[in-house]
Formats: sequence, C-alpha cells, structure tokens
Amino acid sequence: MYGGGNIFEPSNHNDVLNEDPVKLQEFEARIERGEKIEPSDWMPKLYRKQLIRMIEQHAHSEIIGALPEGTWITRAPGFKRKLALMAKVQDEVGHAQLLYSAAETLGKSREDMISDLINGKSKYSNIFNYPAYTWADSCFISWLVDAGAIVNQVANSKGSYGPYCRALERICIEESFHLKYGHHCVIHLATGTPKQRQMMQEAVDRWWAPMMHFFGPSDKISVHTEILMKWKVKMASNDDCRQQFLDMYVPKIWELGLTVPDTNLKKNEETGMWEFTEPDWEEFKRVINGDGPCNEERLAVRRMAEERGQWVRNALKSADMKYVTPLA
Ligand code: FAQ
Repeated sequence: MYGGGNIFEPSNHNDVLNEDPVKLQEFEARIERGEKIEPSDWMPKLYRKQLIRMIEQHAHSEIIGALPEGTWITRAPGFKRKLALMAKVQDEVGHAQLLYSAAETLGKSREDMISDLINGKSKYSNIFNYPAYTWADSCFISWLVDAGAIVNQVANSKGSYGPYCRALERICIEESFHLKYGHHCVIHLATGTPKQRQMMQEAVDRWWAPMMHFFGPSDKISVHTEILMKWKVKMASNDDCRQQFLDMYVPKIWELGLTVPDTNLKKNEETGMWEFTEPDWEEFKRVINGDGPCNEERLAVRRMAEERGQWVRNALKSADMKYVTPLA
C-alpha cells in the first residue's frame, strides 16, 4: 500500500494511476536496469513530487543542522577545535547549496523552498530541534548524527536520480571527515576527567531518543518508503538504516565506557537484529510538525538570515552586470 492508515498524513498516490502506462513501464524498466534518471528525462509526476519533497527536506536539514553546532564555534575548546568546527559547519551549509541545486533541477525554485522553510511549511530533520547545551552535545552531533546521516546517504547515493546521487556522493565524503573529527572529540571527553566523562554521558542520554527518531518512523508506519524503494530513491528502509547504525556504533559507544539510555537495547544473536524500546512516535510527530524544544528558535534564525541578506540579493538583481569586472 502506498501510504495511509497510520499516524502520519496519507500522501496522494493516485497520481501514478493517471500516468501513460507505456511511459511508466519504460521508466520503471530503466530503474530496474540501474540507469540514472536525469532532469530532462520523462518521469512520473509522483516521482518528481517525492524527490522534491525529500531533497528539499534534506537541504533544509543541512542548513538548520548547522545551527546547533554553529553556536559552539566561539566556545569550542582551543584553536584547533574552533577551526575544525568552523570548517564542518561551513561544509553543512555547502551541502544545503548542493541539495537545493539538485531539487531545483526538478522545477521548484530556491526562493520557494526557502520561503516554505521559513514559513514552517516544509519539514527538516527532527534532531536539529533539540538544544546543544554543552560542548559534549556538539561532539555527539559531529560523531553520531553525522554517522547516522552517512548510513542513510551512502545507501541513497546508489539510487536512481542522477543529480541527487551525485550530490550525495560528494556530501558523504565530507561527512566522513566530520565523523572522524566528532569521534576524536568524543574519545577525548570519554577518556578525560570524571567531569568530562559525565558531560559526554549526559549528552548521549539527551540525544539518544532523537537519534532513534532520526532514521524516520518504523517501516510499519512509514508512509513513503514503499514507493521510494520501488523507484530506487530510497535504497534502504528506515528500519534497515536504524539497524545498520546500531550495529556499527553501539559497540563503539560501549567501547568508550559510555552507556545508552535504553535498558532493552541488545543484539539478538539468533536474528542478528538489535532489539530496543519502541521510540515514542508521538513525540517525533510533535517535533517534526513544529512543536519541539527549538523549532521556533531555529526558524527565527533562518528568517533573520533571510531578511539580513535581502539587500545583497536586491543589489545583485539590480546591478548592471556589464559593469562588474570579473576578478583576475
Ligand atoms: N525528521 O514515510 P516516511 C544530516 C517525515 S542530514 C523530520 O518514513 P521518508 C546532516 C517524512 O518527511 C539529515 N521528518 O518518510 C547533518 C514524512 O513527512 P511528509 C536529514 C521526518 O521520506 C549532520 C513523514 O515523517 N537526512 O543530518 C523524519 O520515506 C550533522 C513520514 O515518514 C535526510 O533528509 C525525520 N527524521 O523517510 C547536518 C536524508 N523522518 O514529508 C548537520 C534524505 C521522517 O510526508 C550536522 N531523506 N520524517 O510530511 C530520507 O532519507 C528520508 O526522507 C527519511 C524519511 C528517511 C528522512
């Protein structure tokens, strides 16, 4: 079933029934053969709509995702950490630019995307609506949120839409530097003084629930997974990504002597699957729909950036470009 019947709004998947059946069959055969779909190729309206939704949300997540860590640049401990964090935050904003460009190839303008973000119409990742109270929170994001992002994006970089896959390939390379940096920061705290260890443990305790939500609702209640996997936009389901993340990172967290705040978390050696307490999907739904601890603050910052940058866009639009001397 393509959607409906759960706590999320059902999508309208009837679009696909109105497509030219021959074109639809050819399109699906191309996807089956592993070909990339490019912007000028024929594609079903629903494929376009789903890609715009997903890539746009991803772009917003990168740009909003720069905020919780961004506030730590001036307070990062030491010059080297400041430099590395500044570069990382800059990369995240760059990822947003790549992704907005990929979404634009599908026909939605950047202005419309930004407007939908700042007016609260578009979603972005749940996890960036939580506060980064301490330096350890920033370290958690750099290591484990980036790790989660890589799990999802490496899989999807093998997907069907050319511009998105190419953007993801580049993004994943940069994200893997972030992950190394974040791991280094976490090791430093986890092997530091008792106070530093406590600070790191408290960050893991705070961020674990949003991290479990990060991969999206469980496959049983996910709305879009089925059609997105059929058309190879998503190459792994939400539950597959969550399992892969647990498999790769829980042992590393434990290795550092840190604990995870879920007494039910364990790997079932028979099935090879991690078992854990079912995340609170009602909280997740509230946060992604605007009612998280920092949603208002995050959007207010983006609105301010938009307003303050308006004069630059106006100047560019009104400038007579023939008088602009190219830089040597
Ligand atoms: N947060 O049917 P599904 C990063 C929404 S990048 C908010 O399962 P789908 C880099 C979903 O949109 C992080 N909303 O949806 C970084 C839908 O609502 P809609 C972002 C979520 O699309 C690191 C509804 O719930 N990554 O972190 C979330 O099949 C460090 C039903 O859900 C991407 O965007 C969520 N977590 O699967 C930056 C990757 N999950 O649209 C700075 C690309 C679900 O119907 C610092 N996106 N929803 O109103 C994807 O892979 C997919 O879109 C999923 C969701 C897996 C996020």
